[in-house]
Amino acid sequence: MKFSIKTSIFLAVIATVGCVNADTTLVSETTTVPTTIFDDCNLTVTTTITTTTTTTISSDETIIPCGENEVMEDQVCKCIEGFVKVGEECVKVYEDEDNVYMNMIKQFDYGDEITYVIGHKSPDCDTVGSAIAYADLLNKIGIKAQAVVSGPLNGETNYFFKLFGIKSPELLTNAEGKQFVLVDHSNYLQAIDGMKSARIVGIIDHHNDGDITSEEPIYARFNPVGAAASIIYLIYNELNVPISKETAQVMIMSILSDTNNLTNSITRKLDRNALAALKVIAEIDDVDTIYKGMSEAKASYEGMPDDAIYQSDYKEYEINGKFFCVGVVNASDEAKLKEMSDRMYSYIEENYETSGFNMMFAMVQSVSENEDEDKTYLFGYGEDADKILRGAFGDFDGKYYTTKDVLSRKKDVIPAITEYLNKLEN
Ligand SMILES: [Mn+2]
Repeated sequence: MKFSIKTSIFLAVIATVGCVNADTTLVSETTTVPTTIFDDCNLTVTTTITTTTTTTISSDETIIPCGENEVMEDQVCKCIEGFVKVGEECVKVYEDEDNVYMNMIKQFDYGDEITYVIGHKSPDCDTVGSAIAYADLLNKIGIKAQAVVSGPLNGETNYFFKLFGIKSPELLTNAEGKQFVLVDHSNYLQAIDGMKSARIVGIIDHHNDGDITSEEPIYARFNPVGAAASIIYLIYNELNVPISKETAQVMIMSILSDTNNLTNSITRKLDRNALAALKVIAEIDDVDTIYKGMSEAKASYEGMPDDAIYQSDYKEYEINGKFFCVGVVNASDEAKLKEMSDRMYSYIEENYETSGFNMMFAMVQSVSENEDEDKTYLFGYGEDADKILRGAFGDFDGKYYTTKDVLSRKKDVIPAITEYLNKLEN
């Protein structure tokens, strides 16, 4: 059966054209929509209705396409003088010729390239927060920078970002030919691929100094404090650059996570001072509740396979030609500690042969707020792993070394392994 389109409707609505003066813009919009009507025999036919709406916008209603601190130039929105584009916004450039700290960072020749600020592989809260905070600082002093991450965010970071509506930095997995400031790490094993053929223009770290070197004098900063973000807080202060609210939020996330809410043994006065000041800027009063949520998110590995759990807070090392890795896993109570330890033990046992590592270690520890429940289950696999742990750590129950402490990978476990491997060498 064939239908002829009998009806077509043209509808024009001209709204208040009236008197159009010089300040007035005419906006004409035409929409065509398919619609169904009935023909003479009551059969359905399809036709279209075209609607043209013309409205006038007077100059004081004109929508200005440029944002705050922007002006239209050659039909492009550009930042006004003294401001620089950061993402979507134009932010003020801070300059102070007399500030020696600012001078050290600004006088470096960054070239025309963007400077990526990146933390270590298996990104954690501190690595992500520090990258955002330092990229923000560089932009504010007129150095074009962008925070990036080396992999997907962990559960703890995701929890915090969701809570505050913060967007994840973009993913970058190859460094070749690009320019970087490294935060929260300074060794190639923990850096993304291609870092050996990248230009390193800065390092901000709170671990031992790693094997990454530069060919020119760079701004490198190693301070023995609880979080890399605390060093960045110090740099903001030295440069006298204000910290934005969102940057303060991510720095709080970094410090809470790396210092276990200022409770672990690597916490320093700087971390305490930084957190107190950042709380005011971020307008966050109750960090304890936020930290509790972060801890729960950190210990929730629901639905995750063993390899993803082992690698969620994971680092690789090389000392005197020996390669090893250490994964940290969290658990909320004694039963979970045991369960997670068993899972990680089996995982390591199954994967050691093909891993290429000389030794693999795991630390499973409690995240409870009750200090009496603090505990770490520690175990290693391969070569001298057992010998190392036996010499350095607590009780052995036939399978696990246990301590009545939440150990720090950086301050307790890595130094113990390093000491042993250095002795072997000599
Ligand atoms: Mn850190």
